[in-house]
Amino acid sequence: MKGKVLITGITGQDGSYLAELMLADGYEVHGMQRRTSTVTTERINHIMHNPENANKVETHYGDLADANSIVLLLNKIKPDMVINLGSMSHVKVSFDIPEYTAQVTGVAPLRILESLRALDMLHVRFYQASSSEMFGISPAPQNEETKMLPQSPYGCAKLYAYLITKAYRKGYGAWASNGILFNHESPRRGENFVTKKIVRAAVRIKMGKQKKVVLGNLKAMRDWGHAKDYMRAVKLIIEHDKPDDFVVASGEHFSVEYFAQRVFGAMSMHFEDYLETSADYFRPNEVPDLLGDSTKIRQVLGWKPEYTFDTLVQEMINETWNDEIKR
Ligand code: NAP
Ligand code: F7E
Repeated sequence: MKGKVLITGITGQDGSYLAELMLADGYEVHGMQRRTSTVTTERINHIMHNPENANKVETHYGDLADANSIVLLLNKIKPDMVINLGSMSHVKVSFDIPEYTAQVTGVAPLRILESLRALDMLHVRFYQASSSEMFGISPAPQNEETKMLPQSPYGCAKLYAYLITKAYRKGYGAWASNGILFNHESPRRGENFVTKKIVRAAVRIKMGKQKKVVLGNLKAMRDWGHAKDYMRAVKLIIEHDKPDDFVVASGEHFSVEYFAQRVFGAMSMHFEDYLETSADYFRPNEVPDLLGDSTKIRQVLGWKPEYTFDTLVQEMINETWNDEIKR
């Protein structure tokens, strides 16, 4: 066994890919799972039920809003690494539940770091899932030196989490790193993020199950990569010989409109024929243009993405198509 890793947010898009990567490399994986009234383990069932992973992976009930559950888990598992991916991760929803977002997305990393300090475990490696949303309206391209001007309650919460992670590194000598990840997608992406929403709609329209797609701001530019590539970057950051902060991005940006044209075009349809816009999907404040400069992680850790924009789009279409056939 290479070491024990505790992943918060293991049931999410990123948590599921990261658990696969860590298990494949010989780690024992523990995941924090919150109690929900419906089953949320769809993305990790194949991992949990694989006989090859017997005794190598386990989930535990806990909640990032509950400091006691964090202390108890750290004390019980005694991990070598804690990777904090858990969060209220939807930017638009954060305008509806800003205080909850601050608690779970912003203050939770402090709860983890403070628990590690109380347990005399600050040597345990800590990774914080920071976000390009922290750059807000800073002009593109953005890198580790770019001014952070977040525009949403989510971005503000992530900025607090990013800064407290740095403060524990400097102030208490914690082994604490930030990955500042730009948008990353996959077939496992949550259904209410724009890429998955567009792909699902296009597939269903092609199959005759749906008539139109209702969207918000089509002009926003995003730097989209594949979650699998970005979780390889997270692994490199937590295995690095020292704690540090790294931007992870593809270095290309496209508009939401272009993404939709590309998806519908791949299925021989014109996006504009099926589009409706609604004020419901516009945000009170928008982040207009995210484009990452990931020179540092490419030079220091040798990371580079394997997926291109086109292979990401094609994989999302193929897997969503197969999924719709089964429904
Ligand atoms: P995601 O699919 O929304 O997953 C979020 C995870 O957090 C889920 O496992 C969720 O559990 C868990 N969670 C939510 N509230 C919790 C709570 N109170 N206690 C414990 N767990 C809780 O997000 P993702 O796309 O994998 O992103 C992973 C992390 O990276 C997040 O911190 C996100 O903010 C950040 N990030 C994402 C991107 C991106 O483009 N994907 C970019 C930059 C940063 P349930 O399954 O029960 O909901
Ligand atoms: O929106 C526009 C919307 O919700 C992308 C999270 O993973 O990445 C993600 O946040 C763009 C925005 O992602 C719809 O206004 C138009 O400009 O897919 P999204 P996001 O807000 O960029 C960052 C880096 C994170 O850290 C977050 O956790 O698309 N847009 N129409 C729409 N967006 C949505 N969701 N739905 C629409 O109908």
